[in-house]
Amino acid sequence: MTGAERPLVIVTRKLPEVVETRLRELFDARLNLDDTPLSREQLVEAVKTADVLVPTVTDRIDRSVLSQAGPQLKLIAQFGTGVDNIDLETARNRSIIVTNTPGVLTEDTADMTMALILAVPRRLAEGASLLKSGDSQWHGWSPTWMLGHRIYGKRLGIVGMGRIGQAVARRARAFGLQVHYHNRRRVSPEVEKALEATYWDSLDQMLARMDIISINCPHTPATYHLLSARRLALMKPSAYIVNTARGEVIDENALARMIENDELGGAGLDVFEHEPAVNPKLLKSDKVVVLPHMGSATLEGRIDMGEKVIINIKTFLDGHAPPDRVHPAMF
Ligand code: 8YV
Repeated sequence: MTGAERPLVIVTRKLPEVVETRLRELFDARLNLDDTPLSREQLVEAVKTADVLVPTVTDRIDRSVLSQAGPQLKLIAQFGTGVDNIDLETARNRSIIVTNTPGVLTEDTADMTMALILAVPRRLAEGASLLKSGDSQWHGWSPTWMLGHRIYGKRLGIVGMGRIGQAVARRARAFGLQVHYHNRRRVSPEVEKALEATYWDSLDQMLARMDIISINCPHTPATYHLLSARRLALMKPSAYIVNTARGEVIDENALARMIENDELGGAGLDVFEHEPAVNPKLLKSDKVVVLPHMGSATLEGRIDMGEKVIINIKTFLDGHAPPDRVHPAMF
């Protein structure tokens, strides 16, 4: 970027109208109006030319892409909270700042988590699709038909007690669930008290005692397959597992096998290990509710995310530290 030229900001996916309009006002914004995901070659081209790249979870910005970045690329302003699609180490080594959009999708994602916590034990999707399928298997109310299981009074184990985990805990308490959690670090006594949450240092021990498990931790090298086949087998055969975080945190094949063999009560999944592919065994089972990565999909949330992206870019271009740096020490 030279002199009076406006910085080139390449956005990889279609964003809400108001966000795109503002991006155009502020920058030389190259938008993706038809929303076709960028190919690998197009991503490489983007990092070679952009001053700022705005990617999403669907763009794999790995070492080989980043190593071809031009010297003008100084900021990757991710549209999203998770940054597991970006090779952070290579970005840091090349002095490329990475920012994300934390906080603004917490409540929406927690709502969707709660929706799945309710939907799976109460067979919500099964009941709804049964009526809509038209081949009426419904002959009227019956005392023993479509029985699910009560969630009130049951034990919920939250894996990852960050912003979203805590927002799930707040909702869960209102539904009469007992809140338990495992986290890298124990949260403060004040937070624990407010959420009436019981901390488990051992994930294995927590898994064995819970009725419902909710995954709310980020996907990092340390959490890849955290719910391995061995750990999944520790869960009670009647227990449910809900994942609105990242598919990679659960060994999806192991989970699918257990569902097929009736070794688990069920699963509510908004995310998958190899998106957009979903293990067919999971799709087939009535015990599994699947959603296409919709946890934060509200118009309000997407506009707030866009606003965060703009603040991060603008602050950086004005010579200040962008607020949502993934490596806070970098600026
Ligand atoms: C986003 C998400 O929609 O922000 C995240 O980490 O998982 C999603 O809810 C997506 O990542 C946008 O990049």
